[in-house]
Amino acid sequence: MNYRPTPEDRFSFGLWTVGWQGRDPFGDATRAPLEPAEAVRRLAELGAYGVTFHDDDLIPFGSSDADRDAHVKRFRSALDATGLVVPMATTNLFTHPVFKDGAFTANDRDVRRYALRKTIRNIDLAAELGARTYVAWGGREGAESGAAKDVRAALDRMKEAFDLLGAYVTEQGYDLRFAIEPKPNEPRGDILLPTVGHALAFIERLERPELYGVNPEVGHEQMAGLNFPHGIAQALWSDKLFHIDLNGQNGIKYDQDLRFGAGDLRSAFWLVDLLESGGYDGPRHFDFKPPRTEDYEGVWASAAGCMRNYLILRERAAAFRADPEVRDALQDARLHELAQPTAEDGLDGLLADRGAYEDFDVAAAAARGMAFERLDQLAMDHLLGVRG
Ligand code: XLS
Ligand code: MN
Ligand code: MN
Repeated sequence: MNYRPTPEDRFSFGLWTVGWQGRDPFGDATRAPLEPAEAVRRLAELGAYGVTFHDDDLIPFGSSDADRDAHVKRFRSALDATGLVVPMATTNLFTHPVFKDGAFTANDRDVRRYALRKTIRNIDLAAELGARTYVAWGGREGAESGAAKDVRAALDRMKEAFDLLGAYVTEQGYDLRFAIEPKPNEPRGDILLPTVGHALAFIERLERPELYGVNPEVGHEQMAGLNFPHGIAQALWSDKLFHIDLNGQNGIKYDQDLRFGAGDLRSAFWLVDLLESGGYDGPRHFDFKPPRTEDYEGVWASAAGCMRNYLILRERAAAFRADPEVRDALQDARLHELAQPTAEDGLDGLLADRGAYEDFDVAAAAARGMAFERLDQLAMDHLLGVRG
């Protein structure tokens, strides 16, 4: 297997990923700016199928209308020349100082209205470029101190913002759905809608819940110490996995944005296994940052590595599922029983069944081993490439 990506694999990258210049809180940029059109060409050469952007990645903040048109035109011709598509777009509501206290939930009402107009303007461009998903990451929707933010009022404003945006895309007839991206902290001390679970609960309070799903990012859930594949499984179970941000993270620390597969490799294996078997047919989108140690050669090696690792893990997960010994081990671990309803005989049947309680041999059931370790070691062997 050559692990060479093709457009059928549906790999996409944000302009801000390969275009990250390496500026961090402690140091200046280590790389020169990257032209969006050049990013498109290089990503196409590497085998990606899509490219995504924040408004300001494509059109520098404050550009005149004429400059804006010229930037969009150059981007469009690069898309036409390479065949790359734009599956998703999003808004930068965090870089400019005007958003220092957030956007949709800023205490300052003028800022909230401006944030909505900035978002709507880019939604028009997203629809024009054929995007089907609009990501909303609440980068600065949060606080560092207690009294500074009335969280219930802020959630009212967040709901108001999403309801207005939902009304807008509906009125315009755009074929566009929103994907809310959770993150627990950074750049704010604490961010609203910090995890997949919080976002899923919030969506149900919106006027048109069907228009909204989630865009979970590997590292963001892991920053909160959570099991990422479990969060993805719940999003799939809720029919809310609209998009995904793939990258790598080593445990609970700052948002590392390592290339996919770096960081928690076992978790990455289970994630790919789940995405490939769980009915997710959206883009495999990489939101990573090539470390600031790298020059552009290193940037492209890092981007290629994201896709290569996904393809290797996809192959390993498929081999794991196809292995007859794994099938036996799954049987021993009683996965098929978990898939059965607990009381298909209904409440009456359950209450009348003496075998369920009065005659149930609790001691024997307690003594039964679950055989999970053999199963997990088989997965480990496949992941490490020493089997099949
Ligand atoms: C930052 C987020 C951001 C979103 C898009 O941590 O991951 O890059 O994906 O605004
Ligand atoms: Mn991140
Ligand atoms: Mn992200």
